[in-house]
Amino acid sequence: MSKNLWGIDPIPFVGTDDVREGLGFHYYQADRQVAGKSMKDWLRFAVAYWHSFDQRLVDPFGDGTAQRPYDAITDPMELALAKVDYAFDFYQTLGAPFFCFHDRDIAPEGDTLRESNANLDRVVDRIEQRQHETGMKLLWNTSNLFNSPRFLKGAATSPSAKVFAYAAGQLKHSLEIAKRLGAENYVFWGGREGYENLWNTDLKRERDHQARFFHMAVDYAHEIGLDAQFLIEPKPKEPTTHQYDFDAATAMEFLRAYDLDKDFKLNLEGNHANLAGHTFQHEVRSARIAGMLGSLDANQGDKLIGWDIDEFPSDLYETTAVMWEVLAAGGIGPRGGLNFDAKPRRSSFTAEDLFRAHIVGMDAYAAGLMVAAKMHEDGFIEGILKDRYASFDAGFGAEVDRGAGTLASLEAEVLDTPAQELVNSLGSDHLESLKATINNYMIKALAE
Ligand code: XUL
Ligand code: CO
Repeated sequence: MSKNLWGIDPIPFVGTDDVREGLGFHYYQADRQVAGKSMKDWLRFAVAYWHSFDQRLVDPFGDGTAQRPYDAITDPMELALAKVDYAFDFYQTLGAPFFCFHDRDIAPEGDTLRESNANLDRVVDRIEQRQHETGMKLLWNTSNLFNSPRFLKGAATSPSAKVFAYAAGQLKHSLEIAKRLGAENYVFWGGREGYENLWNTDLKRERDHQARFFHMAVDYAHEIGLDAQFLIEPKPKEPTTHQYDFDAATAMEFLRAYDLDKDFKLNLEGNHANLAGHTFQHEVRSARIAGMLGSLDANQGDKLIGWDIDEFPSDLYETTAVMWEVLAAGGIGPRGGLNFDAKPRRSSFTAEDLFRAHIVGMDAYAAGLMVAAKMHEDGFIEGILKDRYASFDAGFGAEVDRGAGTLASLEAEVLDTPAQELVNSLGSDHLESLKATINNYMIKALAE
């Protein structure tokens, strides 16, 4: 393939000889085998339409700075159709096999739902055609139920039945699109499903409505034969003060309470985890151990900024931790992937920066995969965990795990144990050494 619409050559693998090359992969090699699978299959990278092709690189205090090759096109429909071609050229030049979008990312909104649907269908025709030509797959699509003023008090949790109905209608068409384009997953991010003030909010009724909305989605998917995995994407706040799908634990509790846990899994995002006071690894672990790991929005937050900055992932420590969890789960999903819900900084405004930023994210996750695979191969963390809980493998500890111990039987074991013996039974965690060993794994695995 020669230079594409963006004027960029297909991104090559350059290895680590020239560590400063910004338009080449240093670690990501699609077909390289790691822990029994290709990197491509472990990582299943997806490009996010909204950030890459719509986002103007605004922040809460500043206008957009983005320069894109289609900026001169002014007619909204012509622009929407042109962007599809730019998007597909971008995916192919980069070498990412999946993409994701919201309905309103890809086509202009009309005055009525009928008009909006007609606009969407024209663009979806083009997307479908480009998918056939290129083999690109849709990791997930979703409905934008948060931007329009009609959703200012929520969509599925709006106090207006009319707005609820509109959201339901909009969702219906998005599910039809998911079916048409062969989506692997369908995501629900409750952007405005929450509240600004609890005094004027019927919390119970809003949660009930949100659950009804999800049940209707499940029913309609069955009706039309859509087999995409449904995913909830937790986020604790922003834009609302409090969002109902606060974090992985809250979302899973909600799904279980409303009998939806068999139909949904979670789409977890790094920056959202941080806003909830968690690490990304914590959220992935929580979902993994519950069998609810669906897919990942691979971005990162910033320690010093309080809002969702959707930065491209570059922190190897975090990507190692996340990929350690993914390896422990045997994969993301199986239908999930790593979607770059991320945008370049305002100061990285050129079209080329869009490639550079994705390369950084893909390399950071490929490197994280390599390090995590080495740690698993050695059973490093597994060994630490085995030793730490060894007292539950035999004797009265094992009885607890079997469900056989009682308060009385356990009391008899420790009634006369001196205080110091209890402390000594714990042993030291050598936590500093543990962290140093992870650093050593990172340096060594990436040098090989
Ligand atoms: C917003 C966010 C969304 C979802 C999809 O913070 O993450 O882009 O991923 O609606
Ligand atoms: Co997201």
